Amino acid sequence: MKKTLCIVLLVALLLPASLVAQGSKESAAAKSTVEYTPVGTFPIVKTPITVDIMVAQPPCVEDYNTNRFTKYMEELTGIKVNYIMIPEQAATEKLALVLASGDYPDAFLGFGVNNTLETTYGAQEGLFMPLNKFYSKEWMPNMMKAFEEFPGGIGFMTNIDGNIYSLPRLEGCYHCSNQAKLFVYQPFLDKLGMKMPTTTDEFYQVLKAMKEQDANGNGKADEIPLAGSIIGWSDQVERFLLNSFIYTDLDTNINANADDNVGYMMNNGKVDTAVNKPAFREGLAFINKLYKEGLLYNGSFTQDSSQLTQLVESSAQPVVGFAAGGWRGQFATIGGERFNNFRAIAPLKGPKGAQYSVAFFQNPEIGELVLSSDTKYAEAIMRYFDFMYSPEGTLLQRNGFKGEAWDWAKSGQVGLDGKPAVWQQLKLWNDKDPQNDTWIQTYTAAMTPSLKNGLASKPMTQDNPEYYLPGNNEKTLFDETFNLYKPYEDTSVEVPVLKYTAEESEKFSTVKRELANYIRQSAVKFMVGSLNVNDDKVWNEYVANLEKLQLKSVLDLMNTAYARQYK
Ligand SMILES: [Ca+2]
Repeated sequence: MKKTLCIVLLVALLLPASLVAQGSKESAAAKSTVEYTPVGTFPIVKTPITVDIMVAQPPCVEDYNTNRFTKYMEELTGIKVNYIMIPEQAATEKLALVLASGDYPDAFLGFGVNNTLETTYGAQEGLFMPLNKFYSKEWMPNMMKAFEEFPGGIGFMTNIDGNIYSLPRLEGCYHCSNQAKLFVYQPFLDKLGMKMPTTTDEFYQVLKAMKEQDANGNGKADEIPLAGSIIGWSDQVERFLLNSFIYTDLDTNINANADDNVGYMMNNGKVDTAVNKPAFREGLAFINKLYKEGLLYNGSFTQDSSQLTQLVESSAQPVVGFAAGGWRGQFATIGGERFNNFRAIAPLKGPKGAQYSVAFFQNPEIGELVLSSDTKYAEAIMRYFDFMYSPEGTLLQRNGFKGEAWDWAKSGQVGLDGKPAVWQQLKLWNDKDPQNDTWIQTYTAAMTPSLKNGLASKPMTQDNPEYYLPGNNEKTLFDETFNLYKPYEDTSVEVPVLKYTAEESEKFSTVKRELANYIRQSAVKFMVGSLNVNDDKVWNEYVANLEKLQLKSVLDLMNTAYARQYK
């Protein structure tokens, strides 16, 4: 298999560029004959046209030119695409070769052209066409509608020169969008006769009761009311708890990215930070109190997820009351008694009313379709691909044909979100075996949260004994997120992904890293008490150090980048 791929790759690379691009020259000559129908109608052209698109070919698609979905698109739109197939492993290399050759196809599909390459080939060399005009409801109504479910998505697509050079792949992980979750071992609450806490005060009372009233009933004071880990997928207790005081997107793991999850937040349209605010200090003080009183496991700021799982699982009797994590599998053995009995809890209301779910933006995948700047068929190609961002276009491209692989939902069917289902799956999605019906791996499509959650599913409620079992995991993840976390999400306070010029990156990368390290380490020290959070002198010195480490310059830089992309 590997050998065959190598040969294919070699042939593709040796193919003269002139041969590859022949089609586009013919097409260019035929320009005068193109007559378009009104935008939003099909076919797109009154007389058929042919365009050349180079496509990165995954092993699961036999031939893009004879593929049934490709044929469907041709019949629908009147646009014949001559797909020039490049094995996906060779795509990036081939892109560079073709762009250096001077002979280009009309477009490149599925090359996943990253931000750096968009800057090089788009902003600097002008080889990619700016697509700003097409990012409008007039031109691409389906894509623009899908973007409504990806907050900040269009800004994310925007290059530092203000242009947008590509069409995206849109697919969001719904439950990941509020991944800073906390779970409680329900049998402990039942034993103590206590309700799910809803405020930080109630939470404190439950922790104390777990510790002092033998929640596991073995006669020993062996309970660990609250535990997390510092290395793991949102296993940090503070990621959940600080948000009862101020909106805080902070990952205290020292190895986390220096740009994201460093406590930055939007404040009245400006990039700001939580980490120098009095409310942040109050949050740290609350956690420090839990730590000092032995309610919070003292290994929480040094251990990783597997050690946390050992803590939850290894004792004969359950000991851990609350555990932090992106889902139950972060701290419990999937399908085990403990896994099956942990329940997600909603963000707690803090003493001053703060109650947030951290928003984790599900960003588009950039660079899935780029146009050569000299193509004569930009309008046709954009309209052709816009169809694929509709629910129907996405399902046809990804799953297969209506009535065979999927269908619209029947009345009475219920989606993952408990609302009337949008669609039902008739055949399991499979990207392992080569086939020629669909494209399977979508490039230009929108599996939006509403479409994903609109998949018909077996209705099951929480009183069903199977509800919390692994087989129902997708539904459990959805319900927890939808019912407990979404109501407390405010996407306007989360800082979207920011892009920097090469000069800015060079100037600030060390500064940002040092600042992030200081913020993360200081937060941990305040929580465990090696820095006294209740001592004004210590706190003021910390705030002064943030300034010394150029917090203001970093915020100014972020605001410059924000204005460039999102205003
Ligand atoms: Ca006990």
